[in-house]
Amino acid sequence: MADQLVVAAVLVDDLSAPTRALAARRTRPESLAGRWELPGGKVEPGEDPVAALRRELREELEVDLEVGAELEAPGSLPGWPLTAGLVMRVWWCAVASGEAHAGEAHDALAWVDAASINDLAWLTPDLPVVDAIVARLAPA
Ligand code: 9L3
Ligand code: MG
Repeated sequence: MADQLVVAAVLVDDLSAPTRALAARRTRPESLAGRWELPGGKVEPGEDPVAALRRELREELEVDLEVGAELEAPGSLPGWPLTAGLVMRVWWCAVASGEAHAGEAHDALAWVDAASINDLAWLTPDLPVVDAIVARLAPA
């Protein structure tokens, strides 16, 4: 069976010169609760991945997105591997309208810069993505 696609946003303060990115602390499932992630979720059958990204961020954080470039996975991978059977694609994004609020999926949000992003307990599969983000954030 094909991998289930998950989409996530690197929500930044400024798409052309990002200094801070938004991290969100999960509330569920219990095994992932308390760990930080890039917000997002599963693409539904037949759904366009970027449309899914917009839907997920509206549902989870009540924001409308400006979607920028994809944060490409290394090598020829189709995305960032999560656990078996799940692969994640990630886009640089900015808030087009609204203000990010934690809903049911998260209990804390944090805008983190390159100096503080690694202080958070990230989900393990998000760590390589965080490394790629740090390499592209300008000093705050
Ligand atoms: N996941 C990992 N890192 C992320 C996201 C958004 C999701 N940045 C994993 C956690 C779940 C699965 O993908 O196992 C589906 O995510 P969700 O729909 O529960 O948010
Ligand atoms: Mg989610």
